[in-house]
Amino acid sequence: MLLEQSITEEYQDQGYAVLPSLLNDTEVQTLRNEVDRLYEQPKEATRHHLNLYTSSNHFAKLARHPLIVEKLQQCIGLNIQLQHSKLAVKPQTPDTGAFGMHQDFAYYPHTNLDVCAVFIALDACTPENGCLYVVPGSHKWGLLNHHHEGVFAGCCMEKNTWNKHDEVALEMQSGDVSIHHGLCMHGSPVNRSGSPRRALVYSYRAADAYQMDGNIYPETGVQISGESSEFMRLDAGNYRLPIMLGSEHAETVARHQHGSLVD
Ligand SMILES: O=C(O)CCC(=O)C(=O)O
Repeated sequence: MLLEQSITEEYQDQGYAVLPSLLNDTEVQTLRNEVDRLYEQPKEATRHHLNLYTSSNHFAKLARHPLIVEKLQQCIGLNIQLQHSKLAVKPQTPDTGAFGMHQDFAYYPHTNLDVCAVFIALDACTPENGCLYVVPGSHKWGLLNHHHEGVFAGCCMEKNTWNKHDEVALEMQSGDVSIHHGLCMHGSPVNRSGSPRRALVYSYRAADAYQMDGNIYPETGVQISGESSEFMRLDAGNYRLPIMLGSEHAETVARHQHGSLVD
């Protein structure tokens, strides 16, 4: 994939695209230094530290990196907002840090499907250290069940929909970036390497995609390119709202639509 090529077709057909060498060595080193300055290494679970955008100017600047924005515009249009940003570090403790296969849209359903996530590798990502795996074409399946016994499980519960050999490893060098659609089935296995795997994840949406449920962060809705929209664009679909225990439900378009007599 050459940088100057459009990824629109690949994104629409496969639900993801990998962009080699999007960041240069200096940019990667600056971001690694920020990560190491601000965060402790996790011990066992993959740590997703949220609100990167507000925690450092370097991370805020990265949200609008011109090469990333250019590729985002090819996928979700010219008017783009941030949904959230996070650090995604796999622990160095061997055989820990698996993250189950899921569709991001299950966490934060929106009124339309122009929602995607950008994964930025700060270390080489390999099957050994728990790189992302994706199921090509899964973004066309609609939203699958991520609930167990009525509670949001964080991973897809319809595992018979695909086979292990359908999962494709996104091997990346540091500085490579991948973009995946909000319905692309993906996850990452344990880290067997003995070294941490550092990455950043920025989630974006089209400005006319309104969030129906899930967490809203301080940075949710920050305008990244183009303009905000007075119009709410709706895609037809049947989207289960995530019932997350211990999590405050946000004031989204799908919540709090009852009168004072209803519990
Ligand atoms: O950190 C990882 O390896 C998984 C990240 C992920 O799948 C996500 O944030 O949706």
